[in-house]
Amino acid sequence: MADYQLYCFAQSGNAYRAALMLNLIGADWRPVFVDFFAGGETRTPEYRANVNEMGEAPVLVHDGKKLSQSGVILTYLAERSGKFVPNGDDERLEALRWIIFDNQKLNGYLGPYRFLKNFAKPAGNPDVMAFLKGRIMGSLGILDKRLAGRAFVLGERPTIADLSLVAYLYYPAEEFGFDIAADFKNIGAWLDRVKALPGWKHPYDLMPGHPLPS
Ligand SMILES: N[C@@H](CCC(=O)N[C@@H](CS)C(=O)NCC(=O)O)C(=O)O
Repeated sequence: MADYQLYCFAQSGNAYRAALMLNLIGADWRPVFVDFFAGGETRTPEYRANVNEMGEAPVLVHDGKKLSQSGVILTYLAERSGKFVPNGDDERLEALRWIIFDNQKLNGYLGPYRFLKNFAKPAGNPDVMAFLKGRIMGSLGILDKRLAGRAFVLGERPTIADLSLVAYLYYPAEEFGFDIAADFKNIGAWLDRVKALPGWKHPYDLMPGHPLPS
């Protein structure tokens, strides 16, 4: 049995953060497929009782522990592996600041936007989509500015802040209806740098469930 199990599915950028970290640190891990789309698995009483009371993926199982919230999982894996760890107290807080911003305002809006545009039937209400898109563009602008003159979010070294912020950003532009890497040049260059890390894989190649059955 693998050291780590990760409840995840290919379309989940939230889960991708954890799957990517596991791969980049060379962990012995295996995915546990969550049937989010066809089975509505995260909403079942069984999932909430046995896997995650919050009804979410990802969930990391390790050493008798079950951890959810990708920011917690990234922190746990960084502390155990000594990799992608922020350097000292100031960087630790700075990483947490970007992870919270990401969860709330960047990928926290981008994930639902992509879901409503691409997977939901019927697709999202146009007013809701316009609201979300405005928030997303604002947050992408903030990240793009942050990355001007920096290789990674905290400086010259990649940390868990980067692995959180890339969550949905490698999915195909057609799934959003706009091309983030092309429209935000600093983000595009940073995505290439993260992609060059040994062990990087695209979310659709790293987690099970792609493509969705038609
Ligand atoms: N902040 C959470 C977000 C997790 C999340 O929303 N996951 C989605 C899948 S991409 C989910 O399970 N949603 C189920 C629901 O909200 O009902 C994290 O970073 O882990």
